[in-house]
Amino acid sequence: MHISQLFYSALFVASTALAKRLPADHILWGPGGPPSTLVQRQVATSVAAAPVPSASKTADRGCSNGPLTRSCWGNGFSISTDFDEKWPDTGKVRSYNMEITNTTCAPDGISRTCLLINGQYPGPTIVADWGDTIQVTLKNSMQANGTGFHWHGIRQLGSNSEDGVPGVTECPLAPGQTKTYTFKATQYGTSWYHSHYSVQYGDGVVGTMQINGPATANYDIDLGPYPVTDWMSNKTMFQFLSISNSSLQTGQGPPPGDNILINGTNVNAQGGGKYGQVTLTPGKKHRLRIINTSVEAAIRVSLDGHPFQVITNDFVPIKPFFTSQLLMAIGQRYDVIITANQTTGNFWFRAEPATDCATAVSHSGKSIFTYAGTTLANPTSTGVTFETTCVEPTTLVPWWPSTIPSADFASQVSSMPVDLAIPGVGTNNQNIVAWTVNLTAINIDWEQPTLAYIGNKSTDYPTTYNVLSLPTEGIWTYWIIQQAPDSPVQIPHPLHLHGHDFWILGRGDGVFDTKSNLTSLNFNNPPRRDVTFLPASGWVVITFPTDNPGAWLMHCHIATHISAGLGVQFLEATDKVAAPNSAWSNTCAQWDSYYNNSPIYVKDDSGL
Ligand SMILES: *[C@@H]1O[C@H](CO)[C@@H](O)[C@H](O)[C@H]1NC(C)=O
Ligand SMILES: *[C@@H]1O[C@H](CO)[C@@H](O)[C@H](O)[C@H]1NC(C)=O
Ligand SMILES: *[C@@H]1O[C@H](CO)[C@@H](O)[C@H](O)[C@H]1NC(C)=O
Ligand SMILES: *[C@@H]1O[C@H](CO)[C@@H](O)[C@H](O)[C@H]1NC(C)=O
Ligand SMILES: *[C@@H]1O[C@H](CO)[C@@H](O)[C@H](O)[C@H]1NC(C)=O
Ligand SMILES: *[C@@H]1O[C@H](CO)[C@@H](O)[C@H](O)[C@H]1NC(C)=O
Ligand SMILES: *[C@@H]1O[C@H](CO)[C@@H](O)[C@H](O)[C@H]1NC(C)=O
Ligand SMILES: *[C@@H]1O[C@H](CO)[C@@H](O)[C@H](O)[C@H]1NC(C)=O
Ligand SMILES: *[C@@H]1O[C@H](CO)[C@@H](O)[C@H](O)[C@H]1NC(C)=O
Ligand SMILES: *[C@@H]1O[C@H](CO)[C@@H](O)[C@H](O)[C@H]1NC(C)=O
Ligand SMILES: [Cu+2]
Repeated sequence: MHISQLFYSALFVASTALAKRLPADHILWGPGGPPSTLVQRQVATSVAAAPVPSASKTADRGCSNGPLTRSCWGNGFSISTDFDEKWPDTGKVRSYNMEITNTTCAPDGISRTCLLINGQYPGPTIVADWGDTIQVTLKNSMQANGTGFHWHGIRQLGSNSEDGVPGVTECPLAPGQTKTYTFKATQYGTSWYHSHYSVQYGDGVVGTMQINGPATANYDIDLGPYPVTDWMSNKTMFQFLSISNSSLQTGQGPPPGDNILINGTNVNAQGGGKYGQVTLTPGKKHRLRIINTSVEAAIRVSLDGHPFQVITNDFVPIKPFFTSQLLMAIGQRYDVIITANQTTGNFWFRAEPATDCATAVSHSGKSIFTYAGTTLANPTSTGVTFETTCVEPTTLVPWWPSTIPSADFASQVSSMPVDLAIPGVGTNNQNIVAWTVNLTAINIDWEQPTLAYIGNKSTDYPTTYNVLSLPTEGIWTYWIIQQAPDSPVQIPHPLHLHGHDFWILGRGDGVFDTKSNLTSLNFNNPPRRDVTFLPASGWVVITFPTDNPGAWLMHCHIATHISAGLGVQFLEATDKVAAPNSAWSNTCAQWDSYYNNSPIYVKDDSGL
């Protein structure tokens, strides 16, 4: 078939599918009803290997990591090592015990119900070195919710069962029960972990991860992770979900969050609470690991008088660049270097909601950066003028280049329309609302995770599992993610893929057009990361290689959107996925006995 015919047929399927609105009672449970057959993707004619190592990807030897040699690591590993293929075998295990309790907290001075890890917000920081094994024993001491931890951005190569997604890779951990996650840090940098059980992470079930490794620029002092998030000051995330659910039914976005917390603290609009404080050493270069752990809002950050030198995006080292501000989608991370070369004093670090990304928060975040030896005081420093267009920086160039094969693009690419289905409006008033991908809202069954189907060698997935089968290993898969032009709500969605980084080949407004837009795609070292914006009223084209067998969720990271269905699962080379072990099955048995015997609350969303 000619290339343009393929495109038009893909878009035709999308647009005809969109033209037919489904009856309300089918929206959450899918058009055909279970079971459905798998969508088998076409197999590429030529098999391209995963990222091609370039000449620059040869590890140095005999050079160890230090303030002036951050590109070194040691034992033959460095910033030039291809971490898709190779990582240190340290033999070290970093063990943590974590317990979630249902308690109260007041991070901005206003007290509310919170679900906390080890009684603290954010939870403990996991610190490991590149190549270490991380082992976390999690106890659920809540009375009335299941739980599970997802390790955002961790590749989980060969360890799909540790990805922590209830209904996909595990059953939820029932109240009173304990389980242990074990996985390897094959990449280095900064990330976070959080509950993937409905919208629970918004109530406090969040912590940060620092994986030490080489870097693309030098620095003296590592200040560690610096999470920035929106926050509901006087309601729980489950209450917010229910409010947001009602407003979605009338086509409205969710109500604004109340506040922004920086490293777990801020003042509130009434003046209570307190600013966080960070000390800078005059003359030194400081690495700060900024993470957006929001539930709803995109955030812009800056430090008055101090440009950021950006050295990584997500878990990917990049060519360093300077900027005075950064826009961060939920789940995105930027590691930056700050040089303390100003006249000593106090400076505001600012975190503002990005209203142009269709997000609103009633109160902005601030914290204070103080030069050592200066008296702490509220700064009088002046901030930059924040940009007003919701676009990611265009300067994100991976440190070592990947060339993506373009020959298979046309035969491999599929289009995924993203739509908000509001059948209650203008049809039969049934008030069920759902975000859909290719017209189906994802909705999993906690008792029957995808890994249980894989373990049974069953392919009888319900339609609402939104599975996309990728049976062939070692090929690149290409996806046009498209805002449905007739969707009643078109806003930017921060899309996150589990088990992989993706490469972003292009992005634009309107409907992807083969004639004009194919040539604009960048196959030569495009940006690589694990979260990116699908622009409002537009498209983004991503690709990733099938080099990690498992069931991997791809979803919008806005908590209320994945709750309402905005996700798909890629089933990659499932014949290579290890069958679940007895501890895994035991967690399911414990969950069944809890959930089948009068749970206090029942599932009322996608479960994710
Ligand atoms: C937390 O405690 C409150 C008040 O006792 C209760 O209503 C709520 O269900 C509990 N939540 C969880 C997740 O245990
Ligand atoms: C989780 O607990 C919250 C209360 O803390 C409750 O509102 C919600 O319905 C519970 N959800 C499930 C599915 O257990
Ligand atoms: C939360 O506080 C806001 C004002 O800050 C108020 O309008 C709202 O009613 C409060 N909500 C609850 C549930 O107390
Ligand atoms: C959202 O609204 C629908 C329709 O009223 C309802 O069935 C569902 O339980 C609601 N979900 C939540 C999380 O409030
Ligand atoms: C963030 O807060 C934690 C806990 O208070 C603290 O240990 C850490 O140093 C803070 N991070 C920064 C960058 O200040
Ligand atoms: C976090 O991401 C959300 C949604 O993508 C965005 O609205 C918010 O501004 C981001 N926050 C920060 C601090 O970058
Ligand atoms: C301070 O360092 C920044 C880079 O972080 C540089 O752009 C700026 O020119 C320096 N300022 C002074 C006064 O040296
Ligand atoms: C979308 O759905 C249509 C109709 O069911 C199907 O033919 C197509 O393969 C699906 N596209 C994707 C990307 O799954
Ligand atoms: C897997 O097989 C077991 C044993 O036959 C059965 O109880 C379970 O329901 C099956 N689950 C799935 C998802 O196929
Ligand atoms: C895509 O094609 C359309 C229609 O020709 C054009 O307006 C738009 O600028 C193109 N976008 C990109 C990013 O190439
Ligand atoms: Cu979204």
